[in-house]
Formats: sequence, structure tokens, C-alpha cells
Amino acid sequence: MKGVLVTGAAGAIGSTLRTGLAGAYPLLRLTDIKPVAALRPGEEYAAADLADLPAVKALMTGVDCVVHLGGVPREGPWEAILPANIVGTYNVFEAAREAGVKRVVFASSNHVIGYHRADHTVGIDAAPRPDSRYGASKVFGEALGRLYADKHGLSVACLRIGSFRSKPDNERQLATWISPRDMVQLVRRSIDAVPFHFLVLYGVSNNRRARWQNPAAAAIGYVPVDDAENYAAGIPPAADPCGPAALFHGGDFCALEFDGRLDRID
Ligand code: 15L
Repeated sequence: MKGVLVTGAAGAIGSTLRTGLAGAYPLLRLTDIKPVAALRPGEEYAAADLADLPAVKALMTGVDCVVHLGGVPREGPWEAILPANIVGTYNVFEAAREAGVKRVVFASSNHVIGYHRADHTVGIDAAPRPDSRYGASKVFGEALGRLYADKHGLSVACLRIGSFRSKPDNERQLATWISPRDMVQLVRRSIDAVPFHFLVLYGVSNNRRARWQNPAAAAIGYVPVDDAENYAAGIPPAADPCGPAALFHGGDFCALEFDGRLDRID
């Protein structure tokens, strides 16, 4: 890949990727509604609102691969999720198709499978069980990825990112954490891997407590090096071990606005 476009480049993962991918591709085009800090050689910045299709189309010139991180990165009101995550993700896939981009690496989230029970290991074929409007928007993004791969031949990787932090902050993240250097490695492998059609991968470090099976990540050569267990000593046990935040993969997102029936969620 010669030209790589990163959406959401001013965010936490985008900023880490800028450092980790520096010099790896002749062109790293960065876009965000917010400005990005000092550009390095090979980097370009173009401000764009992902909900604006003509603006997104203008980003695609000379691009072989899009790393689509942009959008609301947590639960939020529908009025925020709809333009950023639903319309924005549609615009990215559609503009990429029209411009003949080869691959889209889509930042999905573990929250697409949030309401699976945390004591069950989940694979890449598990039924979607989003835990939030945010998680549902990522299910939509994965479905669009599948559509654009099957109908239009775009190569698509959906990264179900866990908890991207410099170190794990709570008991759940001892399973879900992904370190900055593992994140860079996963994105790099996803950009560089030999042609593939459609992949779903979990973005998670080599955590002893990880409960996500990740065969497609292994197949493209992702070998995570960090293990959240190295931070376990400083982390207190979950406050409410019987509540929705502890019972399901999605953690706190499952508890937000929860007024359902725990006994009916198998
Ligand atoms: C995500 O998808 C969010 O972007 C991030 O804010 C975290 O909450 C993370 O998941 C997580 O599950 O810890």
C-alpha cells in the first residue's frame, strides 16, 4: 500500500498510529474534524466532516487503503451517533468504492458482542449482541464492510477493538486491554496483509484472561506482545460482581441505561 488515509486521526488511536506508522507508507493522509499536531514528512492533513459525502470523496485521491477510526468512540445520544458513525461510515465505504480504494480497515469494537456473557469465550462468528447505540453503529459498520466486500470486491478488515489504553485500569480490562504497540502492529498487519476478502479480528493484547478467539488475526501474522496480567496487582476487584457491568463482555456499556431482565439474557 502506498497511500493510506486515516480518519479520526486526531484521536487517541489515530495519534498512536501516526507515531507507529511513521515512514511506513509514502503517503499518510490524516483527516479529522479537529486539527492534528505537527505534520511529519509523508503526512498530509485534510479537515473533513465524515457526514459530508463530497468532502469524504475528496480525501480518496491516491489512496490504496483507508484506516477508518473516525466517529463517536463511546456511547452517546442518537443525534451524535447517527451522523458520525452511521452516515460517516457509509460515506467512507461508498467514497472508497467509487475511488477504487483496495482495502478498508474499519475500527469496529468489542461492543458489537457486548451482551454475550463474560464467562463464555466469544469467537468471530458469534451473533451480534450490541450493548449500546454505539455498539449497534459498529454492527452496522461491519455489515457495510461485508456488503462492500461481497458486492464490490473491496478488501475489508473489521477490528473489534478492546480497551485501548497505555495500561489496564480495571478488572475487565485484564481481559480486554490492547496496548499501544499491539494496536500499531494489528493495524500494520491489517494494511499490509496479502489480499483478503473480509476479516473480523479482535483488537486485544496477549492477555492471559482474554476471552475472544482471534483466528483471523493470527492468520495475518498478528503476534501481540503485551499481557495485561503484568498490571493485575494494582487493580481492585469489580465493585458489583453480579451486575451487568461484570456479567457481560461489554462491561460498563451494558450497565448504562439498563432496565432489562438479567435472567433473560442467556
Ligand atoms: C470501545 O469501543 C470504546 O471506544 C472505548 O472507549 C472503550 O470503552 C472500549 O471500547 C472498551 O470496551 O473498553
